Amino acid sequence: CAQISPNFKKVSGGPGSGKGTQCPKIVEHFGFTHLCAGDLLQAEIESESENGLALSIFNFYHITMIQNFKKEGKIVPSEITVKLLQQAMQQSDSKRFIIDGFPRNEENRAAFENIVKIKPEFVLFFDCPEEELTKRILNRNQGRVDDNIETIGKRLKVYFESTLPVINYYNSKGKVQKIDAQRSVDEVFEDVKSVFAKFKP
Ligand code: UP5
Repeated sequence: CAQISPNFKKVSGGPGSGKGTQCPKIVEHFGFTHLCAGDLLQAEIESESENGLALSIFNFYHITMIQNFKKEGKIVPSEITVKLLQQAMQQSDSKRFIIDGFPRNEENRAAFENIVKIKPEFVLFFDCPEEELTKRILNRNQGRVDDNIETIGKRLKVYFESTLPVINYYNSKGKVQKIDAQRSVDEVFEDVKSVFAKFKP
């Protein structure tokens, strides 16, 4: 596996909590490389789809499965997501990563730690009430297959049942930096900056 410095953080929070909004700001201010598990999965769908008719049955099955998991708000199996994250790290010149939206469940966490063998320095947790998450996702209006009221309900259920326990696990290890995400983007980012300042080497 790639030589990866321990300078590695995770960003977690419910769907719509602002992970994808805050991460580019973190990149801009602190120079981390942003790896969003959801974007890597989407890129996998798009790159394999580009092969068009040349798609093998295996690849067809692979992308259809990822698409269906996303549409249903379910968590894609760890072997796929961990492989994509690991590849992205190995192909990057950077040694400072911010991993966004992963791990989503205990199996993801264990698989990543077993395979990549690194642990986050801290986990930024964007805490936001369910009603606000729903409102933000419904207002996003960017044509995502999972941004509809039915799938949002499923994504929230998965978040509360599977992702929150992982955040609680990290909290029990003293790694969670909780941020009130129900404020303006700039206010949230002020808190993000304070967290990074605390952990400055
Ligand atoms: N917004 C942001 N911040 C705001 C603020 N402070 N005040 C007001 N509005 C704010 O923001 C969402 C919307 O809210 C935007 O319109 C934004 O302008 C506004 P965003 O920053 O996009 O929030 P984010 O938390 O990134 O929401 P997203 O919906 O992207 O999170 P998800 O975690 O659900 O999405 P992701 O792409 O990571 O995953 C999608 C699916 O992929 C999952 O459901 C799952 O099926 C699959 N997946 C896996 O299986 N495994 C993985 O490891 C990752 C994904």
